[in-house]
Amino acid sequence: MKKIRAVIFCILFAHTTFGQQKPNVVFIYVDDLGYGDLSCYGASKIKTPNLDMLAKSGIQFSNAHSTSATCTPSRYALLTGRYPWRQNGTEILPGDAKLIIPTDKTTLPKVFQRAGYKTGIVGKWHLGLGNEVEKNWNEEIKPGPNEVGFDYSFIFPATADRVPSVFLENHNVIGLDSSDPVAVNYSTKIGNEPTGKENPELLKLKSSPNHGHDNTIVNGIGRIGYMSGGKVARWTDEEMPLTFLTKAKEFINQNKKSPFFLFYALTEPHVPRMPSTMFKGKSGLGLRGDAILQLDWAVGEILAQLKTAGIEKNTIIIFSSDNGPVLDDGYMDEAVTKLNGHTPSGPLRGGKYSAFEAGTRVPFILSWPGKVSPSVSDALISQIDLVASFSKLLNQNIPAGDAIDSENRIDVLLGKTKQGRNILVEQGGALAVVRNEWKYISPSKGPAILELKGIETGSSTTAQLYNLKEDIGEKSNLAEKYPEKVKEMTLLLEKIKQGNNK
Ligand code: NG6
Ligand code: CA
Repeated sequence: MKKIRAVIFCILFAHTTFGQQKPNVVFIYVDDLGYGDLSCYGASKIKTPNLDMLAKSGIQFSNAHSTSATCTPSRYALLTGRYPWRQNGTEILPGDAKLIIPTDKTTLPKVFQRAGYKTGIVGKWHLGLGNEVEKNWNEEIKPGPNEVGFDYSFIFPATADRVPSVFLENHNVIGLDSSDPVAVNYSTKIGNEPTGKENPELLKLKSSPNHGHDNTIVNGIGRIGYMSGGKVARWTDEEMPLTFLTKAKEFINQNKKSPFFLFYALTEPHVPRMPSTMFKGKSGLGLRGDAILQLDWAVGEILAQLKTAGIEKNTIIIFSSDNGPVLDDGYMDEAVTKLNGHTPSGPLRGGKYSAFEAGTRVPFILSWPGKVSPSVSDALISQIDLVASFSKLLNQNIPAGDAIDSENRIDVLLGKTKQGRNILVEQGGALAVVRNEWKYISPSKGPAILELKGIETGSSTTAQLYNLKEDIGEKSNLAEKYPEKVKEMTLLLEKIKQGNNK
C-alpha cells in the first residue's frame, strides 16, 4: 500500500512539476556576443527582434556570467560544473588538441541522459578530440562529444578561424575522400597550398597585421594552423549558419516525441565574420553587426521549428554567450571602422579576455512558455550552475566529487526567487572574486591592455577592489581605501581555489 501511495505521489509530483512530459531543453550558446550587443540589453544601433521577443516572454538576466572571458574554459565549466582554472590545459585550445573533458565524470548532457533524455550538440566544440594531438583525421576520432554525454554530435573541432575547417558528425569528418586525406599541423606547414602569409593577395577577408591568422587559406580566409587535403570536406563560411540550423532542426524533429536536450552552439559573432549573403551589409555596422543579425535570425528559426513540431510550450530555451565582445580579433572586417557608436560591452568595462565585468557578464535569457512568467532578474548566476540546477529539476543525484563548483539555482533560473549566488569567481587573464556588491581582482603579471585588440584586461600588479552596486563600470579602484576588504576577499579567493567552497 505504501509503495502504491509512493508511486501515486511520484506521478502527481511529476505531473505538477512538468505538466504532461519532462520539458525539452534547448541551450543556445553564441560565441563572443557582448552584454550590450542585443537591443533587449540596450543596444540602439542594432535590432535583434527574435531575441527581444524571447526576452520579453521569459526572464532576462542582468547579472549572469560565463566562468571565463574566453571560449574553451567557459565551455569546460558549463559542461563539467568545475571551475576551469582548477585543471591545467583548459585555456584556448588549438584545433588538434585532445579532449579535455573527463569521460567518467558528471557532465551537463549526462545529467539529461540519466533522466532519460536524448541529447545532442550542434555547432562549435573547442574542447579537444581524441586521446592524442597527433591523430588521423580520416578515421573514427574518439573520445569526443559522444563520450561525454551527447547521443548525437555535429560539430566543428575548435573555432571558425582554426583548422581543420571541417565538420564532424559523431566520430567522423564529413565528406572524407580517401584519395585526398585530411592532415593537420600547428607547428609546421604541410602540403603546398597557399598561406595567408605567402599569398595575401588571395584573401577575400584580409587578416589584421600582427594577429596571425595567416596560415592555410580556406575559402579565401587565412586560418590559424596548417591543413592539407580534404578539399571536399572543407566548409564554406557563408553556409555555416544554415548547415548548423538544418542539423539543429533535424535533431528537434527526430526527437520531438521524447524529451531532448539540444546544445546549439553558434559561431557568430566570432571571427572570421563571414555571414551569408542575406545578411551581408544589412546591419550597417560591418560584418560583425551582420553576424549578430544572423544569429538573431537563427534563434527565430529555432522558435518557429519548435512551434511547427508542436512542442514550444514544453520546451525551455536558454540563450547565452561564452564570453564578452571583441572587435578586432584578427581580421580587417570593419568591426572597428563601422562601429557607428554601438557599444558591445554596454555600460561595462573590458571585453573578451578581460577580468573586468564585460569579460564574463553576458546576455542570458530563459523562456518556458506558460511555466515561467516574464520578468527581469538581477540575481547573480553563472553558467556553471546549470549542471546542479538541472540535476535538481530532473531529480538526479550528482556523485560526490563531480561538478563541485556548480550550485543548484533552479529557482532563480525559473524566476521563483531573485536570490542568486553570493559568491562567484570570474576568470580573465587574472582571477577575480565577487561577493555581493564587492569585486576583487587579484594582482597578476599580464599586460593591462591588449593593444592590438583595444581591450583592457583587468590585469594589474596591484590589487583592485570595486563596488559593483555603485560603480558597474569599475572606474574607481577602492583597494587602498578598504584594505581590510581586500584582505578578506584575498582569503576568500584562496579558500575557493583550495576547493573549500562547499
Ligand atoms: C586567440 C585568437 C583569436 C580567437 C581566440 C579564441 C590570435 C592572435 N587570436 O588566440 O582570433 O581565435 O584565440 O577565441 O591567435 S575563443 O572565443 O574561441 O576563445
Ligand atoms: Ca568565444
